[in-house]
This record gives sequence, structure tokens and C-alpha cells, in this order.
Amino acid sequence: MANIQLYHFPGSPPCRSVLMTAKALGVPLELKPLSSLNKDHLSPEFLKINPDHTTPTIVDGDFTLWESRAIMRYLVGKFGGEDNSLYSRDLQKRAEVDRLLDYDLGVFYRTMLETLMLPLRNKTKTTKEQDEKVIKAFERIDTQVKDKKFLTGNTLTIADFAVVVGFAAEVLYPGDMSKYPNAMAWYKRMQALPYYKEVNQPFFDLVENLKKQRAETS
Ligand SMILES: N[C@@H](CCC(=O)N[C@@H](CS)C(=O)NCC(=O)O)C(=O)O
Repeated sequence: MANIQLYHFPGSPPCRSVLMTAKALGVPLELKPLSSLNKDHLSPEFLKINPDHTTPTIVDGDFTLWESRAIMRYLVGKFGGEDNSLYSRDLQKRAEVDRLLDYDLGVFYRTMLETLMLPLRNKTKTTKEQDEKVIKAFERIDTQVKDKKFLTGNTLTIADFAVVVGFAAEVLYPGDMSKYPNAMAWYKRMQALPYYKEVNQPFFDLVENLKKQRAETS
């Protein structure tokens, strides 16, 4: 059986959550890196695959799927066996994971993107309202992992993968992360996963490059 192909921007947060899911499941993916700089995602070939032109996108034979959270669910469903704690079949456990995935899509990731990542890329300043949002988002995660190893309990789930890729933008946060000790303990646990560094390093390399560029032009 041919490997699933993953179209990705190296370092991209939603691509990293999919890559960590594949690693956790031991599923090899055929990586198809795209360059956002060269606008590969807007090429006629890629638009035929994904008219929304977003990465991550997977191609599994004649089936194509995009949206990172949908891809994570698909991979666990396809390769996770009878019941996999990454996305349990238990209705309530699954509902809790879904709640966090929805919160991440609607609030958390968006806050990290708009308040920490995009200002670095676009060389813009954040508003007071955005600064308040980011504090609330960190507080939310801190409360969520209080007395737990992972976001929904003591087992790792795809919600942890979804949230941690946005949380990693804390490296850009000028405030004091020691105010969120539960969240930071969880983040350390995530960083200790055997595949964490390999998958996430390209993001930190991108951040370093952008910081350098910003320093040179300011
Ligand atoms: N909600 C989507 C977001 C995907 C997304 O916006 N990916 C960015 C890269 S981080 C992208 O492909 N941007 C190019 C574009 O939207 O044209 C997901 O989780 O997969």
C-alpha cells in the first residue's frame, strides 16, 4: 500500500500537529514540502488538489483531506486500531477532545497566530485588546491542565498536538510565562516526546530567521 502523501509548509503549526500524530501512530508519510515564499500552494496543480490552498493536505489514494484537526482524526481512525487513546471511541472522552479541538480552532490557535506569530512576520504591533486575549488564552490552558498530565487527562490526545503547536509561540511572548506553571509543566511534557524536537524545530528556525530579519531592518 502506498504511503499517504502530506503536502506541508515546513514549520507550519497545523502541519506540525499532523506530523506529530503520524509519528505517535508510527505511520510513515510521504512528505511533499511546499514553499509559501514561491506560492507553491497557489499553483494550478495544488489548487486542483485543494481549492482552499491550505496546508496540511493529505492524499490517501483517491481520497484527499485538508484541515489539520480532520486529518488527525482520520489518521487515528485509520491507523489507531480498535480504540486509541489519542482519540478515544469513548463518547465522553472523545467529546472532551473535540471540545479542545474546537476551542483551539476558534480561539486558542487564532489568538497565538494573530497576537504573536503574525506581528513578527508582518512587523506590526499588537493592540491592548490582543494583549489581553493572549493572557486569557495562556490562563485558559493553565487551568485546563491543572492536576493533569495532558489537556484532557493523564493520556496524550490529538488535542495536545493541536494546542501545543500554537502554544509554542510562547517563545515570542514578551510577558512572564512563569505565571502559568501548569501550562509550562505540560509544555515540558510535550517537549519530552521523542519526536517533538524533530517535528517542531523547523518552526523555531523560522522564528529565529524572522527575528534576525526584523532586527536588521529596524
Ligand atoms: N484551519 C486550517 C489552517 C490551515 C492554514 O491556514 N495553513 C496555512 C499554513 S500555516 C496555509 O496553508 N496558508 C496558505 C493559505 O491559506 O493560502 C488547518 O488547521 O489546517
